[in-house]
Amino acid sequence: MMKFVEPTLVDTDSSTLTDIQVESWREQGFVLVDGLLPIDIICKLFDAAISRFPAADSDEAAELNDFGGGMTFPDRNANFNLMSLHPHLLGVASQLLGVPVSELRLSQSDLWPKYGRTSGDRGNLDNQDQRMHLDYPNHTLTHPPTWDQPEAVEIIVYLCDEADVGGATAVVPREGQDDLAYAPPMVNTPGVSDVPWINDRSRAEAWFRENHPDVAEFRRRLYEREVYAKYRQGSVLLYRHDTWHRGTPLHPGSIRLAQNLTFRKAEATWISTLHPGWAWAMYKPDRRMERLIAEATPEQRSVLGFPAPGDVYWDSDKIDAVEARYGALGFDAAPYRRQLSWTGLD
Ligand SMILES: O=C(O)CCC(=O)C(=O)O
Ligand SMILES: [Fe+2]
Repeated sequence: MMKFVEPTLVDTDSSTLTDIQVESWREQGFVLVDGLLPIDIICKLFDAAISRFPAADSDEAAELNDFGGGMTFPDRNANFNLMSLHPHLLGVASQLLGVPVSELRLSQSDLWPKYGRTSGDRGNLDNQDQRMHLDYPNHTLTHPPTWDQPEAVEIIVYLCDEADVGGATAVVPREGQDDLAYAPPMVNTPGVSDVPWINDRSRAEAWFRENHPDVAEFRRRLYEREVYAKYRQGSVLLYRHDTWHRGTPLHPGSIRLAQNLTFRKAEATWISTLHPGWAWAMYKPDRRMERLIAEATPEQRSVLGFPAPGDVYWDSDKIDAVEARYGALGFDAAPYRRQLSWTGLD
């Protein structure tokens, strides 16, 4: 019997997580919520993405069994960029990591289509029925720290409805501090140690049975314990780089759109930015990154690594120069100047 987990409603007055939702993330390693993001933004993003990617029944889509070709931050679509820094997402990441928004950093924001296929062998990298995995190997240079000191929040924003397209994300709820599935070091996942990078479930598990039967048995129990996120359009899955999970097959012929994000603590510099990054985007003629910097709030800028008001980085010459760079695009230097005079450095 497949066990589905339904989303629970956030505190809609404050757009924050309830205590029970925070507890679920802290203890079980995930929580699925509804009501966090305004549905009109979700719909706008869905429209932008559906017109960007190949249609589900196209020849082009038939080639796409892996990742790649998605939108990444910063994209030419301003809505996507705004969603990546949405104050409600920043708010819950701050709640979960226990640091102010100015001490969060965005290290991943991408939006990709997944296409439903009939079952069949399409090679190691096939993305349809994923192997059970942890995400940390393609985010951090090290290994996640001890469970109670998380450094990052991982997020999936679903733009479709599981009832229409299938593809529920499967998650293995952590069962307390003695749960052997979550005992460190967590290395029984493809792409770590001597385990090759294999995405497809049946191919990955065949490799484990052949090469590490004991690990194959450990992993068999993970599949037995998985529960399925019954997401709706606009649901948000909050999880971690050290949460066991995987993508499951979509209904054949359908397309699912979802945005993946990571917010890390500023101090965790070993968690790398997943995409080409901000700097290359500042080379684009549409000046998407400069516009975003100019229009963002000081808090949103900090999440991109821009020094916060009051940071020791600032002196009045630097503020003048940055204002000269971005002023024509609408940058307001006042919050930076105000904090400078408070700290008496001016
Ligand atoms: O597609 C999903 O639901 C999860 C995807 C995933 O876990 C991954 O690609 O790492
Ligand atoms: Fe994953």
